Amino acid sequence: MDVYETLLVRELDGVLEIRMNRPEVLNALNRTLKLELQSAMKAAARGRQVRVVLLSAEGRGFCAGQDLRDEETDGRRSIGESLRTLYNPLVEAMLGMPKPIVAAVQGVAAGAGMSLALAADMRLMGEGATFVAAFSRIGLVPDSGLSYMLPRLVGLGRAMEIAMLAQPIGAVEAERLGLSNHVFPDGELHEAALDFCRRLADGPAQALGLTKKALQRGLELPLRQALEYEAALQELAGHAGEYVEGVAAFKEKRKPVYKTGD
Ligand code: LHQ
Repeated sequence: MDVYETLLVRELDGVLEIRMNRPEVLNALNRTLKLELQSAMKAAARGRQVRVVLLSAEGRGFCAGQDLRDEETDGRRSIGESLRTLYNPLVEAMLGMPKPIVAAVQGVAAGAGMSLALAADMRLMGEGATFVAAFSRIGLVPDSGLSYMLPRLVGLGRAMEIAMLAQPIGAVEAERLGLSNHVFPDGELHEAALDFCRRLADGPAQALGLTKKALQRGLELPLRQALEYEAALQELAGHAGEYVEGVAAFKEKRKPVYKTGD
């Protein structure tokens, strides 16, 4: 297992937990944390034993966005360059990873911290958690994929309000808007997130990876091409051991057992 300065990473039963670990600044994203998140996500994509990724955070906040005390924000550096080299590859690694990524959000997820949570495939929140699209508060525009993910999740009109007014959105409201899949009592969030991930890890890993691609592409493609894309992915899935096992389990009236490499 790689050793990181700003992350705690552990793998158990196919679930790789990537835990941001700068609690004293609510996991604000300095250069090291961004680079380490990039490499941890890339390692997760490669790792044959990794079936699901859990993105979590140490301390009372999920992530306060860009570290505003880091040298990148001293006004002399190009923000565009910082996004291109440090944030965008991370967002692409997450959206492109053929494995489910679940974010467990406790406390505040602000600015690029909110973007990171939205780049996960599913979000679970603690009751006291909030999203704040903090960009407009400091005179910036949404970045790190927020302008891409937010309207897809909540629709254009709501996305405009969330991005422009930057009001905190509590967990219950986030669930209502479709920003959160489920809300748990704060003290139970981590265990509930691990349970949720274990359920995904018990599933057919290849089929779930293809499902992620199908749903992402389904938002982009015209109907004819979306149907064709589904058919091509189903052809792939239908030639894999997971399908054989799934059908065998159905006939034998038992739970299917999917293993890495099926
Ligand atoms: C922080 C931060 C932080 C450093 C709390 N940095 N220390 C991309 C590319 C390049 C440039 C710019 O931006 C971007 C994208 C973005 O992410 S823009 C958005 C950047 N983030 C923000 O504007 C959020 C700033 N933080 C806050 O508004 C508050 O801290 C929130 C609402 C997140 C939490 O408030 P509280 O719960 O009251 O906590 P706090 O403010 O007391 O923070 C606790 C500590 O964490 C504190 O340190 P201290 O030494 O005073 O105890 C803060 O200074 C530190 N911290 N956010 N982004």
